[in-house]
Amino acid sequence: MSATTAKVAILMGSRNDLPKLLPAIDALAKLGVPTTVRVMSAHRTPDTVMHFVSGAKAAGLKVIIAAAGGAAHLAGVCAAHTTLPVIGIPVEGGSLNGLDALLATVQMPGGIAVATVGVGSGGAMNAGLLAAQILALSDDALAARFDAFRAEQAAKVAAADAEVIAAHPVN
Ligand code: RP5
Repeated sequence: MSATTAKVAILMGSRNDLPKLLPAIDALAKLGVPTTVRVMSAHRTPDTVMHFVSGAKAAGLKVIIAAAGGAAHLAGVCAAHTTLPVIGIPVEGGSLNGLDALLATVQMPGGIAVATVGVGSGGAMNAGLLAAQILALSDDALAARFDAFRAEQAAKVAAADAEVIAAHPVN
């Protein structure tokens, strides 16, 4: 999917982050949201980040997802260069296993917002879902697909409940 037709950009600070971001990529793919996935670093390639994010709105992007580990500045730097909504994924790993990335991503100064999701696969999935929910505000077909996803998820919980009840009847 090219950056010109994508609605969501998933940016990661390192190629090594990619396996942790698959739940976000999968969530957006399943909901039919055109997404571009890129590697660029707030520290190692700051000019690339600035140019990409500064031009994101003109390129048709609607939401930026930025994922980084360690001293995770990528989401904050993205938010500084665009008024598009930015969702930050703190990537687990390294000496502090993501606690550093969580605090760096979530503790933005007032005035520049980053919607930070949790550390781990649930957080990555939620980043994709949240981006889809933002887009669904102005896309009825996507909103219907999102509702179907929620219904399917609820049906799975109900089926699990029935299974557990059957396996552990009141006696
Ligand atoms: C961050 O530093 C990246 O997002 C990555 O999570 C972390 C380590 O990067 P590598 O040294 O593995 O490339 O910028």
